[in-house]
This record gives sequence, C-alpha cells and structure tokens, in this order.
Amino acid sequence: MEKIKATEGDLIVRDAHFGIVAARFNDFIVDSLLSAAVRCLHKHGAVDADIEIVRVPGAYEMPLAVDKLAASRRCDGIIALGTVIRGGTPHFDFVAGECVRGLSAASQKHGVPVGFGVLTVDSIEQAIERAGTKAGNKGEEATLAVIEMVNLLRRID
Ligand code: INI
Repeated sequence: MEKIKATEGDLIVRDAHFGIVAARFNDFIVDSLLSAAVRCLHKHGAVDADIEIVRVPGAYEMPLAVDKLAASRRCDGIIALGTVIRGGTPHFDFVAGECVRGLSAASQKHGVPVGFGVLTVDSIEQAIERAGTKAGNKGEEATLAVIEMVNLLRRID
C-alpha cells in the first residue's frame, strides 16, 4: 500500500470561485441550506468575493442555471440547493428526477463539480431534519463535497 499513489482532495479553499444555485420553492427550508453552505465556504477559507448566488424558481429550473454557470467557466465548483417534498401526485418524481439527472449531466459535460444539496423527502418534517436539525444540514454536506472535489480535480490534473 505504501507504494501506491493515492490522490485525495482536502477541505481548504485556495483561490477558487463557487456558484450556489438555490431554488426559491420551499424557501423556508432552502434558506437554511443556503446559510449553511455560505457558512461552510467561509469556514474553509472562502471570502464573499469568491461566492456568487443564483436564485431559480424551483428544483426543475436548477439544471439549466447550473449548466449556464458551469459553461461560463467562472466557477470551480457549484452547489445546488433545493427541497422537493413528495405530494400525492407523480409531480415529485418528475421534478426530482429531472433535477438530479440535469445536475449530474451539467457536471459531467463541463467537468465542474456540482454538489447535490437538494432534499428529496416525504414530508416537511423530514426536510427540517435535514436542514440543520436532527440529521445535519445537506447544504453543508454538499458544500464540503464540492470543496473536496475542486481540490481533487486540481490534483488529478
Ligand atoms: N419545486 C421544488 O423545488 N420543490 C417542490 O417540492 C416542487 N413541487 O412540489 O412542486 C417544485 N415545483 C416547482 C418546479 O420546480 C418548477 O419551478 C415549476 O414546475 C415551474 O417550472
């Protein structure tokens, strides 16, 4: 094992620009994800000028905004934040499915890490648990993953 080359990203922000694409739908939850994402970027070394926030109507619109931001080459990493809550119709599956599919396609197309901070939950209670209460904060988790991936990709290059 000692002779095997191993590459990993760390969690220190160095000269990097981050985009945060946040949905307005369910903003009472998304705003907690957004605060945690910004707090996390600051904690790991980013300053305000390293961060830009783009607001979109809902999770369905996130992939297009992320794709456009990634195409601009301004961002080393992008954090996508939203909350999709299951209702009684198949709407949830369409919105959540297109959101995750489009985010992952944009990330791979442009080679820019995209953090998936989109809650896909059955109830408001589950959303609250994942937005800074019982089950941590998915906005922070997604941000940590993006910082790590930005550093990892630089090392692989
Ligand atoms: N958008 C969300 O971000 N979360 C949801 O839970 C949601 N639900 O349940 O409908 C939602 N719908 C809006 C959708 O993302 C689009 O903004 C809308 O359809 C207009 O294109």
